Amino acid sequence: MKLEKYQIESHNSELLARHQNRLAFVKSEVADAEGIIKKLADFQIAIPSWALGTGGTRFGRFSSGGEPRNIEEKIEDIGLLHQLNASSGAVSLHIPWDTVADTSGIKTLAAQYGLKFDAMNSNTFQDQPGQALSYKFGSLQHVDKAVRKQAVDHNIEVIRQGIELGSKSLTVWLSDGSCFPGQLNFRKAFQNTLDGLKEIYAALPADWKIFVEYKAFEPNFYSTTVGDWGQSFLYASKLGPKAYTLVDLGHHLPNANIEQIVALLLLEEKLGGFHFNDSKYGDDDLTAGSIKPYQLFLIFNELVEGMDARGMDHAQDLGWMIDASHNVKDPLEDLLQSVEAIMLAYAQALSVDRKALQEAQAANDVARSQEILQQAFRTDLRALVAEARLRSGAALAPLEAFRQFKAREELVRHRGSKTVATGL
Ligand code: PSV
Ligand code: MN
Repeated sequence: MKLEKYQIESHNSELLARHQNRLAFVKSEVADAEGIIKKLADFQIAIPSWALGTGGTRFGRFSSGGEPRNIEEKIEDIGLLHQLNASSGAVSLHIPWDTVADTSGIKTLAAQYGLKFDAMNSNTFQDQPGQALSYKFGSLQHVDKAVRKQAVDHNIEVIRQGIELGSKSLTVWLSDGSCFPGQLNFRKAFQNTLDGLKEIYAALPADWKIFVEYKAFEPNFYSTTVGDWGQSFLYASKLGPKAYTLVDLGHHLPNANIEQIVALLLLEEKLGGFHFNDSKYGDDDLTAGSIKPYQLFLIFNELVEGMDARGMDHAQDLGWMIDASHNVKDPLEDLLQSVEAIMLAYAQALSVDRKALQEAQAANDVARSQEILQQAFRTDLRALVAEARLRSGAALAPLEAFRQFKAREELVRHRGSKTVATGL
């Protein structure tokens, strides 16, 4: 579904007067509002191909209608999101779910929507129909060399597909680990995994990055072979300069200080990218910013501070992706909400009075330091995010516009009410 320019313009004209009042207020409150708007307009968050349909749990899945049935329709859906918010200009593919027969056709389609191909994701956590060997007991860690080779070859194939599409990075998430004490020799599992990652690393083009994603538990519940940021950092350090750690917000043990992890990875030049989502208990894959918005802000606060300290380009130098699942909400509405929450947290972090914070920290003024951060968090900056969208030709209120244009109804009309997108 493609929106006409006049539709967005008429949506915006209805909201404009109210928006301008809000913007004027924010500009009176925040220093360098124009600089923040510019950075927001440049910032893009990749949409995962696997989050466009209804997700499920192991207890069930309640599909809604109009889900994309193939890669072309997934790209159309992300194109729609990008038309609405001008901040979703990239897609992250998962192979083999999204293996593309006609690469150049897909590239052309994506370009028509102004979309780039972000990180490619490999999948050695499921067995595919017709696959020779099983990943039941792991992939790169496996005791059988033939299974390890199959997993390495798959990753190299994902790189090959990514090169054709114009992607520049590979994300490897391994479900490898063990469910019971004694099942695994930890040292051998680590060494096998490292050896496999080295072979994959050797197949990376010069301008590519590899992201090693960690996760504390699930599907293995006793040990995970890339279980935390320390283990990921160890692999990435041993692999070399093209290897980085990927932080998925849902992959930590409860109450982990993710903002501190981010700060240290940036310091060590090993932070590669993000999978944004939110959670209450584990890897809940909920809408970004829906449960712990202050944590999301604190993470962005470290990101902005750390990237600026290194002179990094906020929009280009790290991989920004959503990795969420939607059990009860319309997937596209949920993604619009996630992008909005991420942009808002970024805007809040950009508005922190850095100089005042440094002075307060240097003086051990704890109360003042806290006040400075909370001032940024508690100032309503939504008008800055909306203004960045307006200037990019997108909608002032993307979720309202999605409903106003009856986008889901239109998708159901075209695709049917019983469609199931690939993914988990
Ligand atoms: C694993 O839980 C994960 O976060 C990895 O990024 C996967 O690739 C993704 O979810 C989709 O299953
Ligand atoms: Mn993830």
